[in-house]
Amino acid sequence: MNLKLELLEPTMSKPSSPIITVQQHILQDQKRFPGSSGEFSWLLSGITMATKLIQAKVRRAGLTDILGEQGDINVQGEVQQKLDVFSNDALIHCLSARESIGVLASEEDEKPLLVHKGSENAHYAVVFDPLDGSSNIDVNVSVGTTFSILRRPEGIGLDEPEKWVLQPGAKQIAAGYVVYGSSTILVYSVGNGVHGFTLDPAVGAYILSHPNMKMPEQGKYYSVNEAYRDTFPVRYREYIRRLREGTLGHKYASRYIGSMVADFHRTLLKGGVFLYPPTESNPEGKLRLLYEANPVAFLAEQAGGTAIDGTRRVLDIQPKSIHQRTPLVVGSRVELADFERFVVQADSRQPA
Ligand code: AHM
Ligand code: MG
Repeated sequence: MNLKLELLEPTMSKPSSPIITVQQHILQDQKRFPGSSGEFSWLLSGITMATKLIQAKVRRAGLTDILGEQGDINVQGEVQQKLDVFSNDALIHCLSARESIGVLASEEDEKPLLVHKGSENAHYAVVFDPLDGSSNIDVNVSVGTTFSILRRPEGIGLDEPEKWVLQPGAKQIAAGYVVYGSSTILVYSVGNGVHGFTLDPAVGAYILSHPNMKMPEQGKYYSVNEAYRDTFPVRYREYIRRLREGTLGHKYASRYIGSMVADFHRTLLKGGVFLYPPTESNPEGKLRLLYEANPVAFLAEQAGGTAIDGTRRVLDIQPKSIHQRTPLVVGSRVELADFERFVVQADSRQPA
């Protein structure tokens, strides 16, 4: 055997395209801004680090004593799951180390948290839902983390942390989510397209797998909790009937996971429409504007889709409170154009 020759000809084939990690991608993107300090990539690395910790815990959920409820009631009046608490702590821990962040606001905390009190360098706020869809944890169904990054408004100090985050979604400078599904995927945008990175568990790195994602113009599925259908406003019911009956060219099937982040991820990849309308028990809708609707609305628009609250563009809504709820209709151009024609314009002529 010619050992020397074998050593000179390694068996590993060359990758067909370069491997790009999320950190490399962010750094490359920042070259668009001459003089950029790199602090924004340092901030985002806090999110990637925290979500790796969360995914590791989610993956081991059945093996550890982590399943089940913590017992505390969170600000939404819901029983907190242990993984909710872990995920919240992981994000706060990882993001608190970033000097550029002044304010953190979480679904799990009633008030925004001030970090680096007094630091002149603090000029970003991060708003997040640490573990979206947490009722799915105990049954091995996908859950996720959503996040939104805002810049400190001009003239607002550290003594007014609420004002850092009470900004319309159009002011987000970056937003994204991570789905802990059959694989772990990070999807984010800094306003320059939408990019997806799949976590390679062997090396612990998010690798670019879905560059420049575009939502299909039209899809096959609608996604809504049909159990509440009788309590939706009448035009929503009619709209869903149109989808089922094939008015838009084909008869739609339905898919509903009950984790917004996973339902949105499917809608981003496959097209269609996701709705959480006003219902009898949640007349304002159930989803939270700042850390659920705004990030997905930002991503949807960046990918060529649309997001409205039933009447208005989600990104134009001026929030009044941190945990404010909103109805949400988000998806492909064709389905949303039909919603606007059939529901929004009809309602403005004659309220349903
Ligand atoms: P959560 O943040 O407490 O998990 O609640 C939000 C979730 C969304 O992920 C999902 O779209 C919705 O609640 C499901 O609600 P429902 O069970 O009413 O369909
Ligand atoms: Mg949530």
